Amino acid sequence: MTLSNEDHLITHAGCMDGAGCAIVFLHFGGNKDNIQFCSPAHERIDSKAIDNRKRFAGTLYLADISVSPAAAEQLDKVGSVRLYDHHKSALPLAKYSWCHINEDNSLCGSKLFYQALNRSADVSLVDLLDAIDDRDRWVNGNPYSQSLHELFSLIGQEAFVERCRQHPYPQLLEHELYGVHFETARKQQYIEGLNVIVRQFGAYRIGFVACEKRYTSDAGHFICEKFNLDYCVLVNSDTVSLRAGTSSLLDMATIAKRYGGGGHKGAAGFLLKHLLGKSLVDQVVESFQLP
Ligand SMILES: [Mn+2]
Repeated sequence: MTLSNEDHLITHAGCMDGAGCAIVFLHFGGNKDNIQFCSPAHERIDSKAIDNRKRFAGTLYLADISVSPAAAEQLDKVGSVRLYDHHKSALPLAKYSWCHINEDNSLCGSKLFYQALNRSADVSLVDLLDAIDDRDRWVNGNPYSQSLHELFSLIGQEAFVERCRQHPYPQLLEHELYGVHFETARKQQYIEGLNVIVRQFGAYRIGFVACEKRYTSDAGHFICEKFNLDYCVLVNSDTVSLRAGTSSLLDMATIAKRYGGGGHKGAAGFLLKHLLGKSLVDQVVESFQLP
């Protein structure tokens, strides 16, 4: 299948699976200028998607990300939208024929999107997407997924997309391995130095920590193990991420939904302003006093 110059993609910002969706879009002829990376918060995606339908004639693809049920209702009337997601919080959208929700979370967003666009048994992205899928769904059985993710956090989403357009393989090149070696060491040092506050809430042991966004998943996993937590709450300047401990029975997506967010059972998030009632900067401005 070949995409048209009028087609657009909105996908998950700051996530290797979102980068995978952009790689798939470009692979099938999509225009680089028509890609938007967006935080997975409904209020941000909804306005981008509705605005896109007012301005452009082609098809709008939403991948590894979802709109709210209210926005889906609106988009359903407008048409020319295709949505591919595997987040638990997207399940209410499964009733629409244009929404393809992988209900059992057996495929990441970029694999779903690849399968949907691939009409000619193309296999050129299979190895790359396998590694992305392995990391995104926290399977951790692929030999390249961890180092590929280290490269992603080192160079950032847009450079990662460019790199995979040039070299669509999960194996790192020699110069990449060199950079990743230092990134891995820096990340580990950062994670081990984090100041974790552990609190008991009823039957649950919960950790709280301020953490750089790009280290959220690795830090969450490390902290849950180290402090034997049910889950960990990781805060950065505008979002709150939740990561469940390996043996936790709690559902992070349900907790995130209370604050207007969403995600998976083991990993979810929401905007910090929904917890504070205002943005972090507004909170600081209000509390600030001259010494
Ligand atoms: Mn994903």
